[in-house]
Amino acid sequence: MELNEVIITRAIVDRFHAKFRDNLETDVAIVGGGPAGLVAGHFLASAGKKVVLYERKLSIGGGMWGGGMMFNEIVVQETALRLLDEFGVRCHKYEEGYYTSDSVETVACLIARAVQAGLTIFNCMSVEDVMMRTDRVIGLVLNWSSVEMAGIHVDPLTMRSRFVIDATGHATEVVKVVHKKVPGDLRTPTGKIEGEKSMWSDKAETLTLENTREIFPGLYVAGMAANATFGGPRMGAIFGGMMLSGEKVANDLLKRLEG
Ligand code: 48H
Repeated sequence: MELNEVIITRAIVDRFHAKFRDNLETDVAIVGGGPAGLVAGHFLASAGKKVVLYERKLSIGGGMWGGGMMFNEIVVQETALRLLDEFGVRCHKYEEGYYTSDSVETVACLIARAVQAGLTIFNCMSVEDVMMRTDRVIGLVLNWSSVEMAGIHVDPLTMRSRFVIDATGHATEVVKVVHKKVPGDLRTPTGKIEGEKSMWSDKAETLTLENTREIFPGLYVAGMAANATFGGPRMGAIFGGMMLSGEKVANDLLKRLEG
């Protein structure tokens, strides 16, 4: 059988459109495909929820690929070891309390398990705004990252979700857009974004979990975005807190969705 280029094109266009249309209304929409977003997506999808993740870049995995300063190993503390196990990542004990894993293997396993659990991922898509009703985030405003990069004026499209997770890392992009449009209404001490503080690994890892919560009705923050929003410090290339934060936001949302 001779391969037909038009059928190849039609297959891709048809399948993509079906996938995109099928995800226009979801239980949870996650912005950002770093470790926090992927872990959240995995647990939500495993529980049978309809969950979609949008990632601006071509590759999923956020800041995890590069390990620490491009030494492609990451450190994980004892409390998060069970998550490496859950995702099938091999790890090594470095010394008491400190474990390492290959950063590329870790990202690959997170993506594979999350997608196999039912998470739908759209890469090359940027979230540029939220859909809002009186005092509640109810969805996301999407555009191609290439449109964003080119700086051309192309209007976006919109999807609806019962809850949104900002897992955009240091940038806290979704929280920023909400704060810009509804100034002073965030559930932080000042009502504004408190801003990320300098390195303090131990404190940061604890605070990441505490800061993983609803920041505005319908909008949760997870991972590095949680610390940046609530004024927690950074932690460097230790990733237990990011994964635990993804698990926490998933568990909190499962209670909300089922409550
Ligand atoms: C679509 C977007 C948008 C947008 C951003 O940075 P990440 O890996 O985030 P986390 O929180 O899962 O993990 C943080 C970790 O990687 C890290 O940076 C650590 C531990 N730093 C410590 C330190 O001291 O520096 O992933 C966020 C993802 C990225 O892939 C972005 O491209 C994506 O979100 N993203 N996607 N629409 N508007 N904004």
